[in-house]
Amino acid sequence: MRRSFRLALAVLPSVFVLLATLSGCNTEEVTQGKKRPAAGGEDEKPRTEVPATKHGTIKGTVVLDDGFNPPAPKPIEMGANTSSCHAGDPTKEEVEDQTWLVGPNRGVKNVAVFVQPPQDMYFKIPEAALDKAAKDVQLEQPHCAFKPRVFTLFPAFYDRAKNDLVPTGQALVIDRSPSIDHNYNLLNASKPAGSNLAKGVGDPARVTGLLPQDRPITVTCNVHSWMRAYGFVLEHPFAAVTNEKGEFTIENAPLGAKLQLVAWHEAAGFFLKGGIDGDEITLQENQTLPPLKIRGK
Ligand SMILES: [Cu+2]
Repeated sequence: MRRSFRLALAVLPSVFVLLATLSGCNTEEVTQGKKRPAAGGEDEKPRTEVPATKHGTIKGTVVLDDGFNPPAPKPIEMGANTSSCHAGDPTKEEVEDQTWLVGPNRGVKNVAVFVQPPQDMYFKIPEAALDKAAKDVQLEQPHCAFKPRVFTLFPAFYDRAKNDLVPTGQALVIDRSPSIDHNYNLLNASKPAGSNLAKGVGDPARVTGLLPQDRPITVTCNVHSWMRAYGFVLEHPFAAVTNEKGEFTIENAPLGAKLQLVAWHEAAGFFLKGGIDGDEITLQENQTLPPLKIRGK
């Protein structure tokens, strides 16, 4: 029962966001702590800092839930694009369906895991963690798949004195194959700029100004309908994506204060939002979390 309740909690916020979006009644961008304050911040009370005692490394794994066995990856039907997309020695992942990538010990790849502050709170970003934004996030299309499939961005953080988001300068840089035409669209993003553009070789698109939001953006290519990437635009860098063994490491995570741990997978959605045993969790230094169990919807 406890688990079902937690799952319901996990799914509800995204359902509300979806409904609000579909109904067109809410055109404001939704940020993770709260809606973005109006210019000048008059309309919103400043948020409260999450009282982290220090910052440190958290590790964990995401594994298939007992009894859940997703289909194995199948080759993608590429039609007229088969020869161009198979040229140049692509990896298996680039020519097969990547929805469920299961590795040793049932570990699941491409799960986004990150923390979120409780309602009306924010994370103060330590200097060492701000450095993560110094490096842009690269999204490449060497063959006919985006690499990486799942990513996180840290383009802004909350500044309490300004009661507003402040850009970090980090951009999403989208590059393309030297030999295959692609374009890209950023669906569900806070900013349409950069959508549906074909970029020349050696002239990557540099997307800045994306606002933090609760649901992932989806990146698509019109030339190759199967191409997908998913990105979480966060207002902090305390995030990771699982590797081929299902492992993740969150560096400089806020420790010693209640927060939410969130895990998302493209076929499972938000399968964790809270803690392992409740709605919130307090992380400890060098903590290895119990395995996070995942199953399809
Ligand atoms: Cu493409």
